[in-house]
Amino acid sequence: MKLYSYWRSSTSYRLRIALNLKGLSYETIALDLATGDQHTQSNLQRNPIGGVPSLVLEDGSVLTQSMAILEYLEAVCPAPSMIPSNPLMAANMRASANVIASDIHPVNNLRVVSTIKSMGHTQDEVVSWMNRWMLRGLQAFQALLPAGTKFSFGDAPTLADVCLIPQLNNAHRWGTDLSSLKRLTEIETRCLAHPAFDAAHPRRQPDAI
Ligand SMILES: N[C@@H](CCC(=O)N[C@@H](CS)C(=O)NCC(=O)O)C(=O)O
Repeated sequence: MKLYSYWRSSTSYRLRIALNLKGLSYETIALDLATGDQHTQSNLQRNPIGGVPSLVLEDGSVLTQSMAILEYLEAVCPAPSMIPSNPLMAANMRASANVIASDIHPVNNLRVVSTIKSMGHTQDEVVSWMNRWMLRGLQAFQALLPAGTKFSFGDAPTLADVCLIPQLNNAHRWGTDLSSLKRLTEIETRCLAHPAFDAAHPRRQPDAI
């Protein structure tokens, strides 16, 4: 499989973690979002919204949208599972993952932030915008967690952790105040020590600068 990716892209990071958790090998093809590789005709053909990640399967099928790809990976490679077997727990786990995927990421995405800047806002205002939505979303994520688990929803990583760790990486990058999010930073420490998360870290990617 080929993963079209950018080292700093949190949605690509989600897929790298999941592929590693499931022991699936893939080749990374780096697109540089900083110089506009996402807007080329070849990328738009693969990924019509103009972004990463895309996963190209061995038979040439192209998959886009990280959450859909995560569900695909779970369906074709069910072990180890990234979804709790209890349906109620699974629904809450997906709710938490979607706080990040639907409520935080879209309003902080590069194209949105660039548009805000082009409307005349300063870098400080843009960073404050991003931190506002990260803090609010991460607080909601924490409030949805069951008590006493090692990872977000149990003693093994789930899709919630797969979304959380890349988002926390962005939060560190932009200086979000994480003082009210102790549970999340504890889970983060555990995840970062896990080989699948470690190998997926942006710093370990071939295009990292
Ligand atoms: N909902 C999409 C979002 C993909 C996405 O927008 N990724 C970002 C990087 S994390 C991107 O490619 N942004 C390019 C841009 O905004 O120009 C997914 O989950 O795959």
